[in-house]
Amino acid sequence: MDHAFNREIRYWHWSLAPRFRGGGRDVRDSHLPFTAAPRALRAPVLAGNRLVGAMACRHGARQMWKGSMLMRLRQTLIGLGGLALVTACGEPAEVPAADAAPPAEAPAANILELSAPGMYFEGPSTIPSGWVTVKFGNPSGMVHFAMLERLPEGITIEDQTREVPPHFQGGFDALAAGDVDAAMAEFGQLPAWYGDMVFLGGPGLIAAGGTGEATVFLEPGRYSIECYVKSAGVFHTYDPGTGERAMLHELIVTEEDGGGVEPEASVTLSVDNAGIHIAEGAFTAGPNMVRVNYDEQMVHGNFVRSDVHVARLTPDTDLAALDAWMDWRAPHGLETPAPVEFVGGLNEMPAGSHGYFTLDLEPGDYALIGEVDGPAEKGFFVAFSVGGE
Ligand SMILES: [Cu+2]
Repeated sequence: MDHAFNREIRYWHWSLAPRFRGGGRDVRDSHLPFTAAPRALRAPVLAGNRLVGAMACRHGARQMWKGSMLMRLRQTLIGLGGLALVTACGEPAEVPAADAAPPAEAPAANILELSAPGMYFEGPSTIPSGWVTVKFGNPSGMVHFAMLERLPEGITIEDQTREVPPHFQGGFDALAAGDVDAAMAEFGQLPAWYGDMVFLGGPGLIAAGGTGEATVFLEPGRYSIECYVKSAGVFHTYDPGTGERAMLHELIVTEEDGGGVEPEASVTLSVDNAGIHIAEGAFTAGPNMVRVNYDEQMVHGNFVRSDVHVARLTPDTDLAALDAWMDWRAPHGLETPAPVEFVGGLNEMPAGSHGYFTLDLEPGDYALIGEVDGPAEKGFFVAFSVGGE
């Protein structure tokens, strides 16, 4: 029962809550306190500290989660439930162990060239498995990222596009209107399989005109790549009815071994529920290979899990504005343009897993920052400087 609830928590992943707008129902304008729904929902979300265990729970009462979710969410929303208890199922996540031995061969790369020329991705739809390096170019005029998500067995990106966003949208529109019953009915129509999605990194926020590179281990399977930055209040993931997928891009990872080799890090970060930490090494001017160990994982008040992005700071940077921007719930939060230049990062991954991203740094001031609610207060803001030689 409890790992069913863990799946519920992942329903709050906002990559698939495409927008907050429409016909005067923009939550930012709504009379429903915009903060009310998220705050009310925070209890189940915070109960997700054991989320990672759930990620491994692919068996069990798949069809039972929905009723459990609705019951618990309702309890929380009406203030009767309090914090729900969550027990991890204790199975290993379907990601490589942190200490998986890298091949001893000379470095090789299995490269996926990906571009975002606009509010869409361009790139291959297949890639051999193993360590995959996503080289992400962003020639658009917008901030984007590229998150990798493994779809459950038998589920296609068409399924994802068709079955999930409409219900998230409808549900949250209803919450924004203060109609909890209607929201529950809408969430009740979400497909059971969504709880089996696994989020596996990919390049973090990249400024317009920039490039990013991330390396993660991908098992064979069906994946999607997505960006849920907003433009004018609309998440990039949202398909506005054109029949296009917006920023959802299918990727099939084949059985063939791509021969990619795990990178060697020059800097290692650890991410736990207390924030982002520089665990080993130091940033330097020029190229840096950054390893991120996701030692713990949790779902934050803005319904997303811990991740790492890198912002370049200048004397003009408004740190308060940056802090607020990282929370999509804020007015213009996670909406392009950003108040800073983002130069790299690695999207969320399950606890116990790790990935890499590159940074090519000029001398100056930077910050590691998480796309979470109130990153500075939660330890997800770490400033650092790189000196000139
Ligand atoms: Cu985008």
